[in-house]
Amino acid sequence: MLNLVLFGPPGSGKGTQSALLIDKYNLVHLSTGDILRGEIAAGTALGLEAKSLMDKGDLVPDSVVIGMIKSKLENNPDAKGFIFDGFPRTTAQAEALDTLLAELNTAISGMLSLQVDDEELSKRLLLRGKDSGRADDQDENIIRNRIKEYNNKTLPLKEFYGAQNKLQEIEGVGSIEEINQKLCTAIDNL
Ligand code: B4P
Repeated sequence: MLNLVLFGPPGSGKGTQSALLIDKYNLVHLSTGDILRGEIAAGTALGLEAKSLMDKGDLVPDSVVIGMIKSKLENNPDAKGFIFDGFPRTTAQAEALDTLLAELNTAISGMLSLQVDDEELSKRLLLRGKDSGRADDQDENIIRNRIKEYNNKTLPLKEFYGAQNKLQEIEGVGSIEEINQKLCTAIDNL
């Protein structure tokens, strides 16, 4: 199986690039952000709990997102592989993912980390906020908090995957097509 972690700060292009990669490599796309927004749209109890945190730019509790990923893995027994987009975001999530994949006799093939500076991230998110309707894309303070959460809780995962020799750094500024080419080259060399 080809199991990829697409990694990077908010607005680095994870969702954008995942959409291109799932077609090329025939993978199942698992975006915890998309799943959570689906729960909010459906008005579930989980969605209600998540909304107040997401609107502030805080992370949702590990137990919630790990449970979501577990059920998605169980519901896709015939997948050729997965792209994990926006997951894991904490060390506890990364450890849980390793355990879940080991139970399926598979593992993460590689972590592709998109590098984008903070100024470009804010610019992209505010631009998307003009028509996404997402509260977390419309306010500079909330965007700053999302980047802070990333730096504090998510960035350490580079060391986690680096220690497993699975980290690949990719320049995330440039055209979507150029970045996609770099990602494909890295994936083909895994
Ligand atoms: P996500 O949905 O993961 O939000 P994101 O990081 O903003 O999305 P992404 O990074 O995929 O957006 P993209 O760059 O593609 O998470 C939202 C919230 O959900 C989190 O803050 C948290 O509260 C919660 N959450 C999700 N997962 C969680 C977890 N595992 N644990 C705890 N909480 C969790 O797109 C950004 C914009 O840039 C787009 O408009 C795009 O068009 C543009 N863009 C992309 N590539 C570009 C390029 N090359 N040049 C110019 N613009 C580009």
